[in-house]
Amino acid sequence: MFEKPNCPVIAIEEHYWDPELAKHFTGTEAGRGNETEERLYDFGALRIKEMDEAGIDIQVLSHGAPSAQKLPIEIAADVTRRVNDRLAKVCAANPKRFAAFAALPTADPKAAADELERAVTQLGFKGAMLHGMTNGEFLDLKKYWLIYERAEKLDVPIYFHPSLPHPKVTEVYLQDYAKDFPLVVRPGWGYTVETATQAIRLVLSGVFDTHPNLKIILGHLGETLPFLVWRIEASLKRPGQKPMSFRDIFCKNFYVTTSGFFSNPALLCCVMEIGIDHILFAVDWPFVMNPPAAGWMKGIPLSDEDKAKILSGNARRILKM
Ligand code: GRE
Ligand code: ZN
Repeated sequence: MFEKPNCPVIAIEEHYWDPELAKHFTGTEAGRGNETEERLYDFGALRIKEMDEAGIDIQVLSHGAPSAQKLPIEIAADVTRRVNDRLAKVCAANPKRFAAFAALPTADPKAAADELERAVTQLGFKGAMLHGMTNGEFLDLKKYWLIYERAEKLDVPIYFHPSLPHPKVTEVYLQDYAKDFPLVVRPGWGYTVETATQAIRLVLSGVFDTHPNLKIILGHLGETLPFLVWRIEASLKRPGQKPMSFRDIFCKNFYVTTSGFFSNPALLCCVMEIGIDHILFAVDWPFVMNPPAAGWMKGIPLSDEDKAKILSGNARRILKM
């Protein structure tokens, strides 16, 4: 049993699988191994026990990748509504321990915006989580801005979660090593490339000019972007580029979480670039276990006040908890 910090602990990238949605997963998305899947389908004794063992008070639940992002348009809205309704029941049964991010049927952007509004205003969800490309398209395309417009209006964040890179990217960049190192396609590198690219494209798209109060959350300590912000800013400020400050947008509109990345040097880089008010605690359970995350937080080289912001203060403000 971990010694509890003297503040609540809210973990915000904690996954589950919905049986109906997971049936649509294909190829290497379809299975994650028995022990992980047992946890993904559990909302009871096992999940709560492992939260308690690490002193985690609340999990903000979200579906695992690729969530609803690969559903065909004909069924996307109906399936996703049922997924969110079932998740709302899980939260209602245990409101002191669970909150939720909605899944959105991005194949149908108008339906996705409407479902975000329904999930927030009727189901009490805290925002939404998106997982990579929608059927081969990046989510910065104009047709998806309906979702960001609605998120800004509702004042809820959109969490950009990793998913597998486009199959062509995997084939050209990583296939040679995927057999010996299957996770290089996932958290070892592929996820990072995919998600950082989504985030950079979103900034370049100009969506933050139209929606200056849009909030985007990135996991995994910002998917390398806090480390790169100086270089990206310097490059895009050189002659011949459209005027824009990557740094201003990234540091104002983006938030990062500690999911699956328990490193003091990486955390301090985030503190120095994006600031303590934009860093939130997450584990990435059950792909990562709770005790290493909680144990790391205990010893991070920051003040108790800053630690409390990461562990729950920032989540309470941004997710209105
Ligand atoms: C996955 O979805 O399979 C996954 C994660 C996070 C880390 C590792 C992993 O979502 O395999
Ligand atoms: Zn995750």
